[in-house]
Amino acid sequence: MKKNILSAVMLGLLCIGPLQAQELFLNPMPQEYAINQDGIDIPAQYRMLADDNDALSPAIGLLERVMPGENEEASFRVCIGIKGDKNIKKYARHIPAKAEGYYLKIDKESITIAANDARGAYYGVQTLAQLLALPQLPLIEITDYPDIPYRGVVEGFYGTPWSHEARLSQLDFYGRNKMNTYIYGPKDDPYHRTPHWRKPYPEKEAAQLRELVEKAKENNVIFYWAIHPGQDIKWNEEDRQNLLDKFESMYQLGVRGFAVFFDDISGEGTQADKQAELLNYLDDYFVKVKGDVAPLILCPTEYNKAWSNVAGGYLTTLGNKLNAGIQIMWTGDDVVASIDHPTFEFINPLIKRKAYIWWNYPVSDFVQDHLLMGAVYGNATDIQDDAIAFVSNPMEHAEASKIALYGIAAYTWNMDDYDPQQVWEKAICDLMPAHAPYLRTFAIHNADLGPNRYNFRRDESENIRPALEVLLQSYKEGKMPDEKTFRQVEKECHDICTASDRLLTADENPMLINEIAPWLIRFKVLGMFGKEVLNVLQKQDLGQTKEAGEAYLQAQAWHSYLQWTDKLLNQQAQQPGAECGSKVLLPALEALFEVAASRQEKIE
Ligand code: 14T
Repeated sequence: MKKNILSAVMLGLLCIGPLQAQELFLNPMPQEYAINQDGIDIPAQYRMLADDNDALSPAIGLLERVMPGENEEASFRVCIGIKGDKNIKKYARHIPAKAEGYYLKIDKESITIAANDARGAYYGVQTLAQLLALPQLPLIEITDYPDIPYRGVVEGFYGTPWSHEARLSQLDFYGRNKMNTYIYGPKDDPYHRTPHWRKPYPEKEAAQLRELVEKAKENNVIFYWAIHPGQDIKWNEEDRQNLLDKFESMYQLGVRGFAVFFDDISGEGTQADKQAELLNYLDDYFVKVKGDVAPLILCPTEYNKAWSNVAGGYLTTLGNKLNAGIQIMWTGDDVVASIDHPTFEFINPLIKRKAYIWWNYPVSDFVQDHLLMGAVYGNATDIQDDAIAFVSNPMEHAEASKIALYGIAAYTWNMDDYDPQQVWEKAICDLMPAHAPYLRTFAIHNADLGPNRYNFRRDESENIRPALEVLLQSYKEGKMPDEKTFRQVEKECHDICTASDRLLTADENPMLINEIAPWLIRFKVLGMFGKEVLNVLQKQDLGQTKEAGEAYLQAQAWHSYLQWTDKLLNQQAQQPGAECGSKVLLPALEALFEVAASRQEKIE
């Protein structure tokens, strides 16, 4: 429930005049907060008060990084602790009794972070870090905890796996946005799947994985390593030992979370009773023996409703046989689907536990010519108690995926207060603060998947759709267009060109620009095409025959540039090309081009 009570009384402060709600945005938004209009300057020096508690060290490490100036003599105090610690004893009753929950208070003399557990303390500091970025530190009281216990990402797509550099950046991003889960399972890593799942990683890959595990720990993210043995597994003692050995080698690299994926396979490997026996074995003889490993995760072969055959008993067998602690993944009613309460009414009784949602968005391995950079919307906001976890399968473009992941972090932490559009705007600022308006223009027209076998579509170009429709309608009816509408479309085309120019030459987030470069080039050509089509129409309207003819030649040229970009950019095997604005903008501009062409025929 949203309770951002604006109360001077609660903060024990006397305020003169009416209180005004301060614009406060944090990602994710806290469950409850009370903010005062006053703020304080960030204290240059402070005295740290914390028990000698090992569990606090990631939180304190972060605190020292985001707030320099620790000094024994300082009068301003920063007090941090976990339930049971002496230092925060008098705040114990404020700590929410929820995993990863924390209480944060800032007053004129002190900052207090009192948390339920280690990760809660860390998240308290992450919230403080976001507040420290404001011009002044607000006087505030926050009570916060996540809606969904496990939140994050499953790198589970087909295609080029993320680079090591991209993964390092992702893990920092998860820490900042309070996501606690990263599952490593790229389909095209040969040591994750057939042919090499039985073998340990070569030295270089092993060293990088070790480094990722370290980075995850620093960000309080659980690093899960997934294995995908189902295509050629033999249900015998030897392969059972192979799995145990591989897990042990990953454990030696520091991995403390494991998953076994049986998706997209056929044959022997698909048997529910064999899968359950194997998972129970790994649970009994590995997870429970180690004692410091997170609960096992299973991705079943029937991982969505459309592909499941209840009468066949696959899911029922898993539900009955799998040890209670083992978590079971589910993508919803289809491979790609929106998640809602009925999703769980179907699956939870079958598997006899809360489903672990593997959300296939913004993954684009089945629509590789598209970028999915729109808002995260469509999932129900009443599923807090239905899901044990909610992780996103992203695009092979790691940086570009952050727009969606920022939204997923917000949604999974606090569903009631989730505002898809607002969070999308903030995600863009977070990704490219100095170029946000340009990235925004780009993302508006790069959101939909195009026609696909799951019929999963996204809004795209909604800002200009009404104007395009009106403009096209009047030209089709042979009427003069409304001047304002015409200018609006013209400006959009102009903005598209500028956005491409600025982004391609930006000295900000080069990893992102590198990922989206083919689409940026396509976007510029699309903008130029649009501008020139409008130019033809305008010259025709004015009866300037010669100018219209020249403009028409230009528009034709831009149209063939568009066709060439299709043949030259992003030539992947499955869906070659780089589509931009394919849902609304491109079809509208092509329709306008046709009008212009037929009018041109009549003139010439
Ligand atoms: F395990 C799953 F939950 C899952 O979604 N598996 C794959 C996943 O790796 C992939 O990224 C995703 C989106 O394409 O869908 C699954 O892969 C498929 C789905 C199909 F319907 C592969 C082939 C299909 F025909």
